[in-house]
Amino acid sequence: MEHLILDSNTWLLVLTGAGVSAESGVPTFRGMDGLWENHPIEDVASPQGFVKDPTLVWRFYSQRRAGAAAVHPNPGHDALVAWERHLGDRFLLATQNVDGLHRRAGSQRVVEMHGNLFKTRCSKCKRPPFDDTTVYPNGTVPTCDACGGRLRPHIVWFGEYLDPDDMSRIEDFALRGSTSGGRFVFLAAGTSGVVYPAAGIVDRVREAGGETWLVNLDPAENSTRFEYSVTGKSGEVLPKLAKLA
Ligand code: BJW
Ligand code: ZN
Repeated sequence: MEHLILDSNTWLLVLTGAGVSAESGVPTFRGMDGLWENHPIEDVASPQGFVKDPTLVWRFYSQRRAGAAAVHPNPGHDALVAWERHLGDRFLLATQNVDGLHRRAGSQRVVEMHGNLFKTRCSKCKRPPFDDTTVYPNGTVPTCDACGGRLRPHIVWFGEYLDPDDMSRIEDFALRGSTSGGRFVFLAAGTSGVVYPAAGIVDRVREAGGETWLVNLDPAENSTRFEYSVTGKSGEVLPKLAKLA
């Protein structure tokens, strides 16, 4: 296996997906064949799905909250913490995962591109998102204390825009890294590379002259778009991949 050298010249942007949490026991999306209890994922993770059946959507997210609260970070998460400690501000972790496991492992420079399972917001008023670990009983749709509107999970659903501040943080980091005069590296781990805009980052990095790495259990949809591709479990590969220099 080739090694990823992380020295004082290196800037590193990491993108993680569901595969990184798989060894902690969190199911991946495409692993469920894109289905949850026989519902296509778009029915439980889209604004249209929420309008049609908010009870179903809250059942899905309550079940996911209970599942994520019961699991623990794995050696893949831990490796990323060690890399961040080594690189400091030359490291950024963009995660598509909403389970909060990166922060629980100790990662600090994290952008949660698709939101957070343990936050809730109002679907009607501008009240800011708030921490919420509640596992709502089946059939419940919680309402807003401020306006009486329906509360919803603080998740970026299909067809919704990602938070522009999150996107700018990633873009600014990539710009600083690729114009630093140093070496800019992008590494994606445990993601099937089908959901945009995350899946497009690799192309932007290549255009900017960055080095690209993929760590995935199977050759992902976009593996040919990466310069280096390592096949294996992230919890086994990541702890051995980097040489901290
Ligand atoms: C391992 C492993 C181990 C396993 N080690 N590896 C047509 C209709 C509607 C929308 C679109 C459309 N065409 C394009 C769009 C845009 C859409 C999109 O990209 N769709 C594609 C599916 C085509 N994107 C969006 O809608 C985004 N918004 C947007 O573009 O706004 C502009 C816009 C506005 C209006 C209209 C259209 C566009 C938002 C995307 C939000 C995604 N949200 C979700 C669900 C909510 C989060 C949640 O509830 O958790 O986020 S979708 C789901 O996929 C989830 C994930 O974060 C995301 C990515 O999945 P990920 O992480 O890659 O997981 P998997 O399961 O796919 O892959 C795991 C991989 O790991 C596999 O390869 C395994 O082999 C591997 N693996 N074990 C290493 N141990
Ligand atoms: Zn409200």
